[in-house]
Amino acid sequence: MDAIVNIREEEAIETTQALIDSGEDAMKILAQATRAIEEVGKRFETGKYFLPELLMSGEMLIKVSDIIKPNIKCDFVATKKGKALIGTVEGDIHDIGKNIVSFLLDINGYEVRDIGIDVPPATFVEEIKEFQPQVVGLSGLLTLAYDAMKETVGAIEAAGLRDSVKIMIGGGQMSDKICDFVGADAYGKDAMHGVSLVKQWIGA
Ligand code: B12
Repeated sequence: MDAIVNIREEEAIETTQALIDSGEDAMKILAQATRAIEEVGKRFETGKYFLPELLMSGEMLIKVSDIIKPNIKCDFVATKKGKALIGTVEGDIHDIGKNIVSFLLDINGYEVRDIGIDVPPATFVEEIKEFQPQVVGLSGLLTLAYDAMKETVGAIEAAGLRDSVKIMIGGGQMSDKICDFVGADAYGKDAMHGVSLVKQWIGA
């Protein structure tokens, strides 16, 4: 989506609405918007864009996904199939991807507790004790998040809770290698992959 890459908010919103109205698959539009935001990230990395553009692109993606989300087709289920806890790890405030994962898990029939951004390991532990999820999702986009994720998994282990939960990680800079480093069970390359992992672990 050119409009997102070039930070033209009004046009991005209009184009998204027009695509929805024309019956284009909502998941496809979301994937296109995500690719556009990756391009913004690249431009930031290469010094072509600065923080204001990064900020505006983040806001734009929130607005665009708010238009897209209600149009994602799902089999809504009244009885929840299991519980997943998700949060962005300490030191990291990126949450657009995490919110998409939460949303998709919810509409796929799982009870989701989203504990927000910049979440310290001790808070993950407290929330797991209280909510008792089968799956914990750690999101992070900064390379700084590697250590925070490792510490979070360590804290869960130290609290004696590691065997009661499956842990998945995700977010821009994550990979299978990082998954091994932090001691999680799996890396979800995108939100749908996260949903598949939960289905695999809790059951569909
Ligand atoms: C938008 C954005 C911001 C916004 C965030 C707004 C928000 N509410 O989230 C703002 C402007 C606030 C921001 C701030 C910063 N950012 Co920023 N940001 C981005 C940008 C452009 C897009 C991120 C995004 O939303 N992508 C779209 C979503 C949909 O993708 P996603 O998060 O990867 O999620 C998908 C999957 O990964 C997966 N997923 C995500 N989480 C999880 C979790 C689980 C469990 C699973 C299974 C899957 C999963 O599902 C999603 C959908 O498929 C990226 C560039 C990029 N290419 O990622 C930089 C980027 C992440 N930011 C970067 C930086 C440096 C910063 C700042 C430090 C800048 C600064 N100097 O202040 C601060 C960080 C502050 C902090 N402490 O966190 C760097 C990180 C570099 C690094 N190696 O660490 C990047 C990579 C840009 C770059 N190329 O340099 N940023």
